[in-house]
Amino acid sequence: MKIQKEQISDYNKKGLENHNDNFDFLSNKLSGNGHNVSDIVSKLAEFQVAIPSWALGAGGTRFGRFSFYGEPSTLEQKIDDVGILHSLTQTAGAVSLHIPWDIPTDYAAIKEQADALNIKFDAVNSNTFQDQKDAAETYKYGSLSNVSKAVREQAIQHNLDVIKIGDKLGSKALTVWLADGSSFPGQNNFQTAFQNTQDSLIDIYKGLPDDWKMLVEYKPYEPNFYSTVIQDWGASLMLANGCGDKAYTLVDLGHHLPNSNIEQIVSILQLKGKLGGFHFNDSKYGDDDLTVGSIKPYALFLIFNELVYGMENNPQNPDLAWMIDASHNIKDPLEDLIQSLEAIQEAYAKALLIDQKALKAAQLDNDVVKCQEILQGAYRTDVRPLLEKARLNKGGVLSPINAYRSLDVRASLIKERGKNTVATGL
Ligand code: AOS
Ligand code: ZN
Ligand code: ZN
Ligand code: ZN
Repeated sequence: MKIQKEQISDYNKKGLENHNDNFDFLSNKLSGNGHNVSDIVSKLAEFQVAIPSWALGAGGTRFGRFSFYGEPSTLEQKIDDVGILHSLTQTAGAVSLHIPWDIPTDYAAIKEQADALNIKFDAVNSNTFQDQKDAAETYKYGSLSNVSKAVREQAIQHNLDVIKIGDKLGSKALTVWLADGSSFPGQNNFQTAFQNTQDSLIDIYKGLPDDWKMLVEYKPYEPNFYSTVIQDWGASLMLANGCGDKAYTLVDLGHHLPNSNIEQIVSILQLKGKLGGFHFNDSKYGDDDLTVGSIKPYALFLIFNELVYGMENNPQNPDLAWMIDASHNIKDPLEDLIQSLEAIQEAYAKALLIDQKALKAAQLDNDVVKCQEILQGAYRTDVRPLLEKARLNKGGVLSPINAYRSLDVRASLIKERGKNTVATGL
């Protein structure tokens, strides 16, 4: 199913007057305070976040999986779903594939389909956390860090294959997330595991095309519960530095121990020019992968404050690969993603409202109260009319969730694909 331009303009007609009133009101207020509103709106319109192919089906837990029906079961259908998200929100102009779940059969056709929907292929993800059918070696005790050379070689080769697949689609980055680690003290020699991982990553790095990046994701626990080989940003940064200039750290919001100051991590990595990728989600306890902004929207805003600062002040840091890494099994996956996209845009818009000059001045005066007032003044602004404007300007809808529901998208997908759909993935 595809959403037609006329459906979008028909839908927007109903809310247009209301939007114009709200936008004019906010825009006057912000301009009066010295903000360049059209600049903010165009920054919002430019900001694109990749949708991971595996979030399009309802997620499961180890206790079960509940379908939402009409889920995509082929790569073509997954791209179609991203197309739906993008035509409504105009923010989801990229997809992040997972190999081997998403190996294209016809590359030209997939590229053509994505092109027509204005969707780019962002970072490709390798998978050495599951055993593949007919594979000679098992990843039960690790992949790139394994004590067995044969296992490491299989995992290295898989990553090289993923690069080749991504290259044919126009991807420019490989994301490596490892489940490697240990579940019991004494199981692993930390130094051997780390060194093996470094050596394996260097072998993969050698196969990276010149204009590619390698993104090294860290995570403190799960599925291993005593240690992970790449447990934090420090380990990731060491490994990236050990590989070279094209290797970077990837921050996933859910991959921190409770109360970690993620905004500070993000900030320092940008200073060092080493923040390459970002996975958005939210959590209460661990790697909960809940909808972005559903639990700690203020923390998300503070992170965006640092990201905006970095984008404006750290030319040494490259453009980031943004991706949503969230899914849950009690929401329609597309509605979940729409909510996440909205939360990301909202946090970004609020961060763009922070008066950086005034903040710097207050910091130099050690005016702690003023600093907080500046941040919270931006945070308390209802920026939704700016998001609406950015979407409208690009041909999207005023309210993506409402439009998704009033256009009966899920019902059409079920009609098209049936009820017994099983999405590949986690
Ligand atoms: C795992 O916890 C990580 O967040 C990964 O980024 C990702 O979710 C996994 O690679 C699934 O493909
Ligand atoms: Zn992730
Ligand atoms: Zn995760
Ligand atoms: Zn997560």
